[in-house]
Amino acid sequence: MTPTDETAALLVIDVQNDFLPGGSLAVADGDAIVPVVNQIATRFANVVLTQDWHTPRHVSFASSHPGKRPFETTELAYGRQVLWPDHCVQGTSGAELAAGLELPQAQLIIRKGFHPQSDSYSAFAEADGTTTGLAAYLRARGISRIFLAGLATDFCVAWSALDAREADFETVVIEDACRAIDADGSLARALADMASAGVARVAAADLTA
Ligand code: VGL
Ligand code: ZN
Repeated sequence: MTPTDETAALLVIDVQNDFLPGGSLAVADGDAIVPVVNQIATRFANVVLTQDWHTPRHVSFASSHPGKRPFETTELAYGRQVLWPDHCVQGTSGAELAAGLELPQAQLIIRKGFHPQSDSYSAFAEADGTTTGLAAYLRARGISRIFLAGLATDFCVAWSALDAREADFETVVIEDACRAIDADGSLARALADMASAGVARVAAADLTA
């Protein structure tokens, strides 16, 4: 595979302060991916970023559900929702992209999760099915191959990868450019779901060969 041609895009998912050590929904070792992402991004003609971008009192926050604690679940109109600590609130420092990211060449930042009553782990569609427009954007630009990096492997990376496959993109997760939350077996489930959907896995070093 040659990731560098115009038909490929690197999709960098949610590398934001709240998901880094010290953040409100910190992913263990999340900061370790920053130099890896910076390095692999130099190999790509197309780079797209996402930013989790919630309203205050968003429906995905445990604090919006009296009596619920973070990492418990609730049933919403679109199905089961894991409830999170408040994170990535629009305009806050926690929602900012990690300061160490060096991606001035990025072409698009997709913000997601901005509808107060719907979560959006995926870069492609909200939990209730509403499109973000990303698939149409990529297709319009002649991009057919998506390489994923970012946080977290078992939520936003996995859901984005599954939707990319669903939309018929060739889809590759760059394993060491991701880290997982791994709540309640979520990482093993995500890896199994991605494998059965035909999502490939590579190491960052494989891209530089
Ligand atoms: C994410 C949980 C809640 C993620 C975002 O980026 O994986 N996880 N919001
Ligand atoms: Zn979120």
